[in-house]
Amino acid sequence: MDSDRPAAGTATPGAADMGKLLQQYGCGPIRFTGSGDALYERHLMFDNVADRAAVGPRERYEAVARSVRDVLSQRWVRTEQTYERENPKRVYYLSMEFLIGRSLANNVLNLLLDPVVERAAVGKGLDWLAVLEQEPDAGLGNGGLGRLAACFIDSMATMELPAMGYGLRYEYGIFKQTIRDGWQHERPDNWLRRPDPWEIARPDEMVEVRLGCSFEVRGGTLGVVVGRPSSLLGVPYDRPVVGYGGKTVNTLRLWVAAAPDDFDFQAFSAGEFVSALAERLTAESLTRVLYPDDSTSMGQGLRFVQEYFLVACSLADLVRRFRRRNSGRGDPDWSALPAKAAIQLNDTHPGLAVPELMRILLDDVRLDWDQAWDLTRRTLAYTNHTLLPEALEKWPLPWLALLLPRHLEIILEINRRFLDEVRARFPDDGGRIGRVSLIEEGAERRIRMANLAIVGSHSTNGVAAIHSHLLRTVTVKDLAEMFPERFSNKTNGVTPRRWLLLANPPLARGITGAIGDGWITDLAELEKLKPLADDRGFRDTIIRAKREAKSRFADWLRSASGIVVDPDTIFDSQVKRIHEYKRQLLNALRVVVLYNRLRENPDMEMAPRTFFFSGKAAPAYHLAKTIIKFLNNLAGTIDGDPAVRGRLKVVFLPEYCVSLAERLIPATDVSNQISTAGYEASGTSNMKFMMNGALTIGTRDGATIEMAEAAGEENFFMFGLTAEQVAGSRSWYDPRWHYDNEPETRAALDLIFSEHFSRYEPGVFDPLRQTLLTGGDHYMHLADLTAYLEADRRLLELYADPAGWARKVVLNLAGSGKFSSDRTIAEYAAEIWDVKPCPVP
Ligand code: 26V
Repeated sequence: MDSDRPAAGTATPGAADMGKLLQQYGCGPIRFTGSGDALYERHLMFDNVADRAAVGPRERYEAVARSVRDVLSQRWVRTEQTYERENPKRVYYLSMEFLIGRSLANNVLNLLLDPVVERAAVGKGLDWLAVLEQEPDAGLGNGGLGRLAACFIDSMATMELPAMGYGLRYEYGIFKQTIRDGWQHERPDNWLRRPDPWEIARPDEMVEVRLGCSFEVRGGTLGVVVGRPSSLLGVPYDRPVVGYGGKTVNTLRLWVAAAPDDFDFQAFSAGEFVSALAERLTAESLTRVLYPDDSTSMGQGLRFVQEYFLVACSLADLVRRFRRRNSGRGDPDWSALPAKAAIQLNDTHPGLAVPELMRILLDDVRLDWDQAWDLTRRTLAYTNHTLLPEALEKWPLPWLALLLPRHLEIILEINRRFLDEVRARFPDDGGRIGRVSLIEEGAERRIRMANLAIVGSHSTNGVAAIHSHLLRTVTVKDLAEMFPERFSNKTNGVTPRRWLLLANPPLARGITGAIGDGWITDLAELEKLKPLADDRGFRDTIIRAKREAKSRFADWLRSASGIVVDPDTIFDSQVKRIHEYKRQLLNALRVVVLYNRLRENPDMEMAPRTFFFSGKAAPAYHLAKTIIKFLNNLAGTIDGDPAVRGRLKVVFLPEYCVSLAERLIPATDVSNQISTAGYEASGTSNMKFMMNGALTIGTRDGATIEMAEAAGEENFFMFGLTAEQVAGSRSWYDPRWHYDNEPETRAALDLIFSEHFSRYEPGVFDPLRQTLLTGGDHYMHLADLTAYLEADRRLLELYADPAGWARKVVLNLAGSGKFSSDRTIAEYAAEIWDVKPCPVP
């Protein structure tokens, strides 16, 4: 971290001494001597009960983190006290995923303590970067959806909104990816092996979750006991969410499943140790692991129970809070629920909140149906994150019958009433009933979770303009026609604290030097950079900052993995989950074409380039794993070919995660956002690249469309079919035509099929021929390849003009203000939640 980062407007910690700062956070007069040093020394010594000379780097990290936690604790308590006192309307963000990454540097930064902590670290001879490296990533998510949730809670705390995140405390996060012989292998991510200094267990706030069946071991296998209800316990673990400036510290509450203590002692003493413990083991397995598949909702019973567990724990907790705060002497006024709680569902994963809230209001509170339904709908809101049919959740009815019979009854009643309404409004439209029904009929009847979430809430939003449009006009057209007022768009954003201020100190300094530091909490201020696109001095500052970020990355890569990359080449990146629709293969084809050109024409002039790929494949997604294998073989073959040495390099970076993104994105010159138009709901790394001074080469998809609008289309490298063209040409599209008529396309495919990249593994890439050519190329790679190469040519042409390049970089930076998650959250707050800031005095 950089100690010369300009201080934020809200405080000037650069000048303050530690004691004063601690006082500011309410720590001064408490127990400790008032010095950060003392906190650290105390933790180092007493937490480990060890000779301070003998403790290792991990213990040092824990001691630093605990000291920082001490500093924020009183603010954290005071935040909750303020909410209790003021009783404002609160936001509850329910998500199966929070992809948080590391917390230490981020918390230090948001507390404005970084200059102080760094100085203290230097004073103690602590290697600050090494301390930061000790923290594992909290990888409690798969990708975009989980990282969005993490950016949102940062923004809500920064904007002083009374908000809480609810999720699950998975013991194992997203798997660790290793690459062997080019293939992905998965290892478990045991991120909680060591005590996590950021979490506080709150066993006193445990809740009970009831299920309609029990589990039992019979003859050595685990069986379900139908009709014998059982229950689980949910234990909350809280994590602080520090708003920028450190005034508000909100809570992320993650649930762990536990078994009730009343296990069958009779069976136990009769020697049936295993069966007596079976229920306990089942219960405690529930929150063991994050599901690593973000593209199919294929029947996973455990996932279904995980989703219900999140919903049941979180609603029990927030309803308990509502009761406590809103009851005078008698019962609370339940009609006030929507005025006190806004519950946002991050995709349909917590969609069982609809029948669960109904169940609470009907069975526990004993309201009548109409009142319960009105309150449920006005309290809940739903965000859709994908149009891929295979990712839309549909749970088999028999599962509900077994585990949640009362919820099934409620869903069927919701559906009965809803379909009556449909029949009344569209008496001559029989087909509509089948399309909008909450139940998909067929051999196995299933609950359509998206339909349930739309019918059972007051708001449905997509995550970028084009996505919201397609949602409304294609995916759930009939429902949107029935409830047009419920649908809206909320284009995604990312937090500029983590993704610019923290990840890219040289660039952040350059920006602050020019326009001050107001951008940190109001990213629209980057607009002020626009006129500076023509200021040579400023352009040079930005290009120097980019160069510094690139060499930092190259240094780190060499020391971490031994891979050598040249920061004077163009850094061109595509980092995201590996998926056919994201088209890593299209990028690979571009590289093969460039490689062919150089092989054929070694004297050709071409700026030297380094292509980075990074991303995980779902463990059961075989084609995605073959794509990873191909990228690795491509890298190996090109590395071994002296004809292109120093001119072309491909690197596949294993184990893509938040921390790796924080390193690579600042160092990138060219961002690839090349999904088949109409398939990427929004994308969020696209925004991170843009605010880090990369230029984008991309298709007209997701939020990339809005980014080009904001920067000016002339400053973007857009190419390829539009979503309409994709939809319109599906029926007659033939990849073979491109193979037969485009020499470079043909040569690239022929080189792949000639086993040039698989000399010792003949046939490994046969599945690629199938997906790209003989199988019809569903994602239309070949249709866009020529346009991609043409856009790439324009990009290289610009690169040859350093001033012109720098000018566009500045204009992109200046246009990236819209993509702060603060803007997104401001829109949710005003248009969906109706919540206001509740400042902590
Ligand atoms: C689906 C499933 C199915 C069951 C197993 C676990 C699981 C986990 C996640 C998902 C949904 C994936 C949807 C998703 O991640 N969408 C992404 O959301 C981003 C934030 O809005 C957006 O930027 C990406 O374009 C979109 O693909």
